Amino acid sequence: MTPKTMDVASQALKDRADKLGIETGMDRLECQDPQCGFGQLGTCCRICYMGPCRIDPFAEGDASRGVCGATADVIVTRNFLREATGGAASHLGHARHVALTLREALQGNAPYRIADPAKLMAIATGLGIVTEGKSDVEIAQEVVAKALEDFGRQDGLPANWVKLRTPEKELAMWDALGLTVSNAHNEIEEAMHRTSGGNDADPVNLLLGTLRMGIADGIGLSMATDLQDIMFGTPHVHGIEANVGVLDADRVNLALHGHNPVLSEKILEWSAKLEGEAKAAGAEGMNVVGVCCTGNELTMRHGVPMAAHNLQSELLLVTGAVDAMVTDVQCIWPGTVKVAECFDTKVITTEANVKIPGALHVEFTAENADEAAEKIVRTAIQAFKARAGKAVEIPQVKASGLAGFSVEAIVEVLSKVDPADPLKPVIDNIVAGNIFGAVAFAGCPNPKIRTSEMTEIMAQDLLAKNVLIVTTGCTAHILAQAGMMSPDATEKYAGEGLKAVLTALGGAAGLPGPLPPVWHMGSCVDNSRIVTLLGALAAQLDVKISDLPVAGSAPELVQEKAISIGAWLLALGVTVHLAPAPHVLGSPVATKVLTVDLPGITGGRAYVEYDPHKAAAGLLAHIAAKRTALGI
Ligand code: BF8
Repeated sequence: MTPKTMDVASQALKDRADKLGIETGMDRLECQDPQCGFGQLGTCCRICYMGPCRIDPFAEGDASRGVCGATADVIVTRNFLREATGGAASHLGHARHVALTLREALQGNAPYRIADPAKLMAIATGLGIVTEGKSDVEIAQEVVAKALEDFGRQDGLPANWVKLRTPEKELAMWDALGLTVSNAHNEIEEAMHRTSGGNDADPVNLLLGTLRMGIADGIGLSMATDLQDIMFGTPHVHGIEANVGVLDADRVNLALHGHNPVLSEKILEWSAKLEGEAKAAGAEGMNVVGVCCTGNELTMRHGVPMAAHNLQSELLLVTGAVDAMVTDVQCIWPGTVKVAECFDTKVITTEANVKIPGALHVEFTAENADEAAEKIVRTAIQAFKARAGKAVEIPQVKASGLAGFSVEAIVEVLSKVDPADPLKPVIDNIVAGNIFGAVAFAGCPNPKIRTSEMTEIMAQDLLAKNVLIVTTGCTAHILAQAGMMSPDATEKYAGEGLKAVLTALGGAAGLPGPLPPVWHMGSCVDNSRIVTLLGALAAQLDVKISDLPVAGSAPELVQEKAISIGAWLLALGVTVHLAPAPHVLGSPVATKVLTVDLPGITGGRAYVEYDPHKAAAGLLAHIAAKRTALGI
């Protein structure tokens, strides 16, 4: 039994799991205790078959080097670059998948369309495409060609999406540092090559490689966001609900889990089409809910309820009320299938490269999207029939709030105050100190940290000091569940200055109350939206991103993707708080470069702190220093 320190809904479901003898991630974490110290420090090398070699950073003498002579610094920085490569490969794979789907759609081979011609035009113009006299389809075809060029060019020129989404000053800085990324796939090849046995043994060079990988990751993040907005629409602000209480025992509960809206948008469409079949099966209708980043994508564009963050993906199934959990790529726990087996729940995998034994596999491609989506929704309806009349337990816990804060939506709201210069009200209030600064919360829920409410407590401390919070990924689920995306949260948590600004903005936007103090900006790929916003603010002030009174935080990081996103932010000059510590502490060089030297290189800095109050205080001190340097 785990201690009763989780949030109410998670605890209720954990109790039910214990009662039913169902194992979850929290149990498995306990079984793993104590975890491997070498792994945590990053000093285990499995790259070649003379090993594995493990370096005890406190030992002296013979065991201080691997068989080949690699030091802890070399082993750690090689492993760290490989972690970032795993993350970037995920995001780049996602982006390329979207680009190829759009290409098929434009050729009439896939049932998708251009949903946002205005975004298409903005991206095309940014890419330098001549749009005059061309149809939307022709323009989109050129945008796709530019996207695919970033995976194949051999001319060494900066990638199209690097040029499109990187502010001039940062682009010049990367150029001077030799960090300009040209071909995203080539970066992955280079990284795997240089980290294989007997290659790069310079820890600083390897760390620069990690920054490069972060920049490559930024291509994936921004491209995915941009092309998804073109295909599915750019989000606008609207109401949402969050937490497992969004399940409805009387409806067909279809939980969409994973990352790529190419799948989830289709399922949503077919759920609406097959509503009648759901009713004919005895349900009151369909109930599509979102998990993890697919949940964020769907809530940002359509207000689909956010049912669960990653750590709740098994617990959601413990309700017994989920008829089908449909997955695509990334962050899908194999453990979900074991839980689903205890009920009538179907876990459905859809990607050829992400299969789980025990799950139902329905292959989903751009070409067969309609057929596959129809089959998946019908499978969920059949599962509902099997579930009808059986006991379920849905904790009646949910919070409401607002989501949909794309950069375009933010500018739209701010335009109501100053149509000629939308960012001016924000900048004026930053200068006046009403907004002390901003922090971006991103990343995952980590079972090692979740019980300390790291994310919520940090957010509360920062809001009280007039720091505006923007968020993506699973931290967005956590903060939504905590009620921090509601207008009421402004009254409850924001300091006086921030409260006044958000109230004025809410009034100008025609909302009945203030804007919330935490702005939901999307999924993990949508960290690109945050970077676009930072770039716009920096450009208006004519400073570098590293000069802004802002910071990032992955308060409960889990995935390699958080490492690659963090590397992008570090390359851009952002100070990034991380907990738990990345696997680098076994290397004195890596630790020093990331925490001490980097501010003098890109302006960014890694900052590790496990205590939520201290972490918030550290970020406040950082913001205060940036304000002082700006003379405000
Ligand atoms: O890409 S926040 S657990 S769902 S890695 Fe995964 Fe982490 Fe959730 Fe989204 Ni991001």
